[in-house]
Amino acid sequence: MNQHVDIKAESDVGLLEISGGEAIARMIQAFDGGAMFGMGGFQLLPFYDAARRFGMRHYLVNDERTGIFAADAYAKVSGQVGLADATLGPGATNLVTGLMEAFNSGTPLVVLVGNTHRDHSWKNMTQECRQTDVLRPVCKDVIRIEQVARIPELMRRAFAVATSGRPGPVVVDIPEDVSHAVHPFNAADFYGDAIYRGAPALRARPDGASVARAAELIAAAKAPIILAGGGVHLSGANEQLTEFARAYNLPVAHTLTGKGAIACSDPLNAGLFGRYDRFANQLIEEADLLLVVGCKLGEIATKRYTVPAPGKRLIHLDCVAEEFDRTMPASLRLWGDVRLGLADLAAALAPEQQRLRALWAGRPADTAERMANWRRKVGARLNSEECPVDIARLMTEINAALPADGYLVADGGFAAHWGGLLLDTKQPGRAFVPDRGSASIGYGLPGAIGAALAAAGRPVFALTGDGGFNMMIGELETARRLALDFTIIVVNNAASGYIKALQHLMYGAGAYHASDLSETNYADVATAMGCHGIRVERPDQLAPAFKEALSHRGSPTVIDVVVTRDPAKMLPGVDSRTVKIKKGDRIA
Ligand SMILES: Cc1ncc(C[n+]2csc(CCOP(=O)(O)OP(=O)(O)O)c2C)c(N)n1
Ligand SMILES: [Mg+2]
Repeated sequence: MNQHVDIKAESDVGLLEISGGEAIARMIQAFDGGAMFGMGGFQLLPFYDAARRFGMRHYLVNDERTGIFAADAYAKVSGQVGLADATLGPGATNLVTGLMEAFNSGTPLVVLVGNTHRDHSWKNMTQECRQTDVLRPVCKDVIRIEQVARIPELMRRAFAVATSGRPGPVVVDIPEDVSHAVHPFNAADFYGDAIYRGAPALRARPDGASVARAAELIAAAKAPIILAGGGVHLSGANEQLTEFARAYNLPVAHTLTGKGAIACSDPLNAGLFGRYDRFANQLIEEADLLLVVGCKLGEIATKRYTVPAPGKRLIHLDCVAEEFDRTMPASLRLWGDVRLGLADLAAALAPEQQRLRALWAGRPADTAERMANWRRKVGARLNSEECPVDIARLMTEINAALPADGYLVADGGFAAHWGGLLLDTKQPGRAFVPDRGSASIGYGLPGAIGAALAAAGRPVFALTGDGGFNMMIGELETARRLALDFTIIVVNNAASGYIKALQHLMYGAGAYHASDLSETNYADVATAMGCHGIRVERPDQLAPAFKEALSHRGSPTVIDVVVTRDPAKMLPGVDSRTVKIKKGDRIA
């Protein structure tokens, strides 16, 4: 029977003679740590034993990269610190891709990594490598624990660094002898400040003069629009942003990660902008002022730095000063937390609110009309009866089936772009969980594991390519073991589809190389692994499949959707099918 230890009750009893590993477990408990994902080795066994005795939500995964992806999604959905662990050497190096995702997307993680016994380091110890050097560039900090007595202090440091400033992953490197040593700790030292349990731990306001100037620029503009990025979610500012947009009748376009900054169902939502858009790029072109909020203006968001066109007036609100002027020059920089920055901007604009609201009174209807026109224009694809299934139709059925409080995790292939373009969220918030920090394929299944554990009872769908699913298929075992009942939708095109579609555009029909996958029935694979499998070959089978999946309990459902094998039809340019490219151009 697992035994929960009440840290507070024990904190008065004086000395605790415990292992370093147990001290680490106690510190994670002091920060109210949630689900944790890892794969053990000898070095961290004292931690594993404490996790068992304390009844921690600590789960074995089949690949350390999966563990980090799951922790990343857990943190994105819960707002809490994500937790993972790995053994030394290959365990540590398997973390790199996941850490890159968390680092680039500002996800707070604390990640334990075992290391060699220091009596023998650099004597060809098994699995030894310069792991801290390998991990350093993909995390906010590597904290190496050299003294067992310093575990409480350095674990506090790890949580504080992960959650403050720009959030990110922190690796705690723990030598075997530190983990296994028994030390007389002072029980009172096992505490953690609650502000560091999630991000942002601390918030700073942009300076008042810049806010006042921003208010002047907005008040003088003719057609401003808001461009929202994932920073809106990191700041927990979707309600603030929605309120602000509604108060001034300002349309909001968003990045892949920024989806849900305002609900897609809101008349002011202009959809995705950048590489793929509905009509937002046109709206940006027509705008005379852009309020860029929590957005790095990277390659995809800016259609390789062509949207917005040069010379557009831009106010940039972000908590990371280094992102200002990196890809596009800003006219004004608001350095601070998105939620507080928007609140201050609203306060500064308040005297003008009546006038501006009236001035832009037609904009919600205008934006909604553009949306309706777009839907009409692409209606044939959105409602396509084609076999194999058109991915646009698949997205229509996902929109119909996924409840308002549900999540869609997206893998790095087409799934992210189709999902980002066509998912319609029904309420503000981070309902769409792609891995845009790395755009790595393989995120879908582990991301669903993390999201399902964080979302407690809310429905989780994940959309993945067959290639990304192949990478991670072993984690179906994890999901089944944890009795998670999310739904994973495999976009089965028997191809590394994005690559094949690009080869088609670049080199012509038939000129494909190393981009085909075998025909596979992933519903059968799921069934063989003890999960629930449904194969879908016709569009009319989608709605019943989702219904069945949503009522299935106790194990994940894999819906294997056979989609087009024609590379000319794979790109999600729903409303720009006649795109012409010159050799060397990257259009998608
Ligand atoms: C780890 C990793 N390797 C390679 C890529 C490059 N890549 C982008 S999309 C894609 C195709 C993935 O195939 P699949 O998962 O089946 O998705 P599809 O595009 O076919 O929907 C690849 C290989 C990547 N994003 N991540
Ligand atoms: Mg594929």
